[in-house]
Amino acid sequence: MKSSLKNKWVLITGASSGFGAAAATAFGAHGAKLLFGARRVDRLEKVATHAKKSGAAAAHFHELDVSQTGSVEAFMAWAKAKLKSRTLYVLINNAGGAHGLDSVATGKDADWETTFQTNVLGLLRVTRAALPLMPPHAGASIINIGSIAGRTAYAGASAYCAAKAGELQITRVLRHELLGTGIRVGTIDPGLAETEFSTVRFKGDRQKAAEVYVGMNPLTATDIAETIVWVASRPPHVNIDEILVKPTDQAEIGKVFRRPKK
Ligand code: NDP
Ligand code: 8X3
Repeated sequence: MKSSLKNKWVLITGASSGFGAAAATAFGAHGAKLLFGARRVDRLEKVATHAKKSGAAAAHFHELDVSQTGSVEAFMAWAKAKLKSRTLYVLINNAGGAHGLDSVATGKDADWETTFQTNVLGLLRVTRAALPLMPPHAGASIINIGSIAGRTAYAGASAYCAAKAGELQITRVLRHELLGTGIRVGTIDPGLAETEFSTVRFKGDRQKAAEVYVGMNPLTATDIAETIVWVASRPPHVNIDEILVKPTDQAEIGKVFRRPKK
């Protein structure tokens, strides 16, 4: 059966690793045409090769720093030139992450600022710049990547929990603002997923990052990419508002089943 995403234009932020890179492959397998960005352009080249192998009808990439308005505007001008007069069908606001695990008492301005610049302001900037490329169109989608952290609090994650709660509210606001346009808006909120997320959070400390997932089966980037594709490929009258996706081994933040070491 022909996929509803075949030859549709899909734009992904934060595509150099994790969910974003896996989403490029997953949409590629449906024959979509891809535009994607992140700061590590060398990684994007590999993602493009992989997406084309999986079946993408096109896979174009460009440097993007969602924390800089100028970078977002330059990226969208590039995307507009690639689209010519065609419309963007799916926007995936995925770029983001957590920085540090300090309490409020010991938190660093730089970590808080980066967390908000990417997860909140980046989402707003990218969406503002992308909307002119998404005229009213039945079946188009904006899919934001939130987190279980936007719904539940845990120590050391004040800025990240606040930022992802902000992402959830921006998603809800957009549903009001885009009502009647045919554009659907939803959030996918994962629990523990093993990507580069924890390595970034712990500033490159891979051992500390690996400990987060020790003895349990975390989600994979592909699990979330497949969820994004599923949301984008529902019939145009169906809006998947909010999905919380957790590993079976995670009942809640901080309540994780871990198998003892053999
Ligand atoms: P990764 O660290 O593997 O991927 C993060 C992506 O975001 C990278 O491609 C990175 O690219 C990009 N990014 C970060 N900052 C910027 C920036 N300023 N401008 C452009 N791109 C940026 O982690 P995940 O794939 O796990 O994370 C993706 C999203 O999922 C994030 O929003 C994260 O908060 C969320 N999430 C992750 C969970 C997890 O457990 N893994 C669970 C719930 C939500 P580059 O560095 O090259 O710019
Ligand atoms: C990432 C999931 O639990 O590490 O958003 O905050 S968690």
